[in-house]
Amino acid sequence: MPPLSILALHGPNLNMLGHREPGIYGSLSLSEINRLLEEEASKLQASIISMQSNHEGVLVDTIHEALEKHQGILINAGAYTHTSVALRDAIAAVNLPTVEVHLSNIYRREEFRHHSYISPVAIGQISGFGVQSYLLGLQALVHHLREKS
Ligand code: CA2
Repeated sequence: MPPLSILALHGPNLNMLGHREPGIYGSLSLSEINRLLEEEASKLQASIISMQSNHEGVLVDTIHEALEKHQGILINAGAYTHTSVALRDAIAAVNLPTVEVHLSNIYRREEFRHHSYISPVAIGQISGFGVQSYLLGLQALVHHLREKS
């Protein structure tokens, strides 16, 4: 099997996970989520590198750099999901298969969260299953990449 490397990208405020608002986002910290992603990736015989930033431009740069290093992107763009044409354009520019994930069900929340700029450039979206959204998203992304090759 050819080696598969995935970039997991976490957007603004997700570094606060486990410390605030456990009712909405669960009690796991971002490092615990990253550890679970690594375990899942290893079961899928893939590798995963995780990165979090609160800065839109840093996320854009990281997406550009992914082109040289990774075969797919798993992204929770946080609030930038609903605002960032720049992130959407970056994903479209690199054209790497991307899965969008959300811990909460964005469609059960405020109306401003119902629109995603990322969805039209993603191969799919998983929303509302807490940390399972990330793990399911990773499984879907790896299966998609393996089917392609
Ligand atoms: O449900 C998700 O994963 C979101 O992407 C989380 C974003 C929110 O803006 C999206 O609409 C849905 C917010 C992340 C904020 O994370 C926090 C974690 C702990 C405490 C406070 C914020």
